[in-house]
Amino acid sequence: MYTQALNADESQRDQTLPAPDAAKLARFQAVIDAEDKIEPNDWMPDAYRRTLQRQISQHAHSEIIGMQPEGNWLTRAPSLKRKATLLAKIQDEAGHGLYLYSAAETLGLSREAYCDQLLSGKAKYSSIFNYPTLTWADMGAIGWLVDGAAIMNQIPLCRCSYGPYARAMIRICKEESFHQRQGYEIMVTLAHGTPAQKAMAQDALDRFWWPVLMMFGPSDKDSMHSADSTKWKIKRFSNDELRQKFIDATIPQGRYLGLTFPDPDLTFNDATGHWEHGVIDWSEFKRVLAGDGPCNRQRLKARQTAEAEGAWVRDAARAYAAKRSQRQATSQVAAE
Ligand code: FAQ
Repeated sequence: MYTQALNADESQRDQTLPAPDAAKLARFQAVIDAEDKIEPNDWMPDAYRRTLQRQISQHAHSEIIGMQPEGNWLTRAPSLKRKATLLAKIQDEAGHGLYLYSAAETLGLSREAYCDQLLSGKAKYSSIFNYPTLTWADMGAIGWLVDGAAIMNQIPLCRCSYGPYARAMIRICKEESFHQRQGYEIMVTLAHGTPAQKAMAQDALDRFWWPVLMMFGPSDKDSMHSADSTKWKIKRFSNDELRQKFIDATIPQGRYLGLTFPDPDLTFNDATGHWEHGVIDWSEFKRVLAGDGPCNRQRLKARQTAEAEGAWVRDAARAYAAKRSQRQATSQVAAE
């Protein structure tokens, strides 16, 4: 394993150091090319560190903000079983956020620092969570489509070059697979239910389809981070490649449900074996990223309120920890 001592304090300072020399860079790239992992104490270029800090923290924020759209239906789930399942899924998302903040912390910034970036509105999180959940069918659509898209994007991240991120993704992907199945099962139930239930499932698909395709990020020609992330084996497939894989996997699932996709240009190309889709409205994507999606303000406000209302718990925990260590120190002195 490639290691070059670099403690956490140094990693903070590393961002202001001059560019690495060619030998270090060559060794770093050789580790990546050999499919070995870069670990927190290994030397890494500033740009690699910054890319991972950005991507992993955005991913963590997405998991945390992503609890809100589903949380909206917890008290209105149609049965106790559905409620228990949804609750477990939402708790899983919280757990994913925590693994990911831990992985991001290994890059030399604290969880508090990342969370401050989110709370101040500076950090991004996935565009998809800025859309409302209007009916129970949206719980099916989120599991089927949003978790389905998340898995397509995240399975390759299990082989990402940065060890802590890759290892976190293995566990997260296992849980996301269950999430996808529970969502699809809701869609199967609704699509084979009464005409009103089927209409509700169709409406959810109509509203979520295009925003889900946008989850994969801008088209390859506009993806500014892809070249570096591919060279560093953070990304194994481009945004458009993953979007295409997702479309190819999802269309047969939708057809099995007897639902239609809200894209009149969707056609199967026999020669390529791929589904071709219509034009994505990238102006909508840009609007949502700029903070002007249907729920951006509501999502951020809910997070800020939760942070403020939880402050006393954190204060109490800190005061308790301080008292405990003081008591331990006093009893140690007395024993000596
Ligand atoms: N939303 O150059 P690229 C989930 C930004 S987890 C918002 O292509 P990159 C689980 C991008 O950050 C879902 N912003 O960037 C769940 C960059 O801006 P920046 C989250 C987006 O990083 C399910 C700019 O556009 N998953 O769903 C989006 O190479 C159900 C240029 O883009 C992850 O985070 C977007 N959709 O590729 C939870 C996976 N797309 O930072 C609850 C890890 C792009 O320069 C319920 N992330 N941007 O200001 C990734 O794989 C990558 O970061 C991409 C973007 C593929 C998302």
